[in-house]
Amino acid sequence: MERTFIAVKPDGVQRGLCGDIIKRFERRGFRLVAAKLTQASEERVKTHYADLKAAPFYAGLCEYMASGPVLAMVWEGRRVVKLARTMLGETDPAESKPGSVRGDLCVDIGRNVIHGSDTVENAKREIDLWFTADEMLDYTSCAHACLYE
Ligand code: D4T
Repeated sequence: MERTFIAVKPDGVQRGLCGDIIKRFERRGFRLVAAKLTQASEERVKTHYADLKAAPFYAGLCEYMASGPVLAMVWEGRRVVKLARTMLGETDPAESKPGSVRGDLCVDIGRNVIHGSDTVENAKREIDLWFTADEMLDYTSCAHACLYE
């Protein structure tokens, strides 16, 4: 089983999209491991997006991500990192297919409502950055046997 870090960004929280987004992950069959509504420090956000340090939008992105509440979550499932990225759509909503989160719910690349880890390695790094071990719950999903062969 893999885990991935998913965050509803401040625009998604303010627009009341948390329920829609959680519903998509639940219906797909992923298990919720951790969730919290939090306002991140700029320091945390800068670490989160450290690989984009050289990008022209880095400063604005970090300032924005720290400007309001974020719904931080950990979801678990088989190949969840890749499957979640497909559910999110492309970084630019204009390139995102209908049916994806960004293809359905937003229009601007700088307000693209959701973050999802892009690799298993980054998922581990991001989960450690946003959550402590005791904030993550291990329990057996009743649906497990219906979801997996
Ligand atoms: P995140 O990390 O937020 O899930 O987005 P992606 O993984 O899909 O894309 P990314 O890391 O390249 O971009 C991070 C974040 O920066 C914003 N952004 C991106 C922006 O404001 N302007 C831009 O030109 C780009 C490429 C959107 C997502």
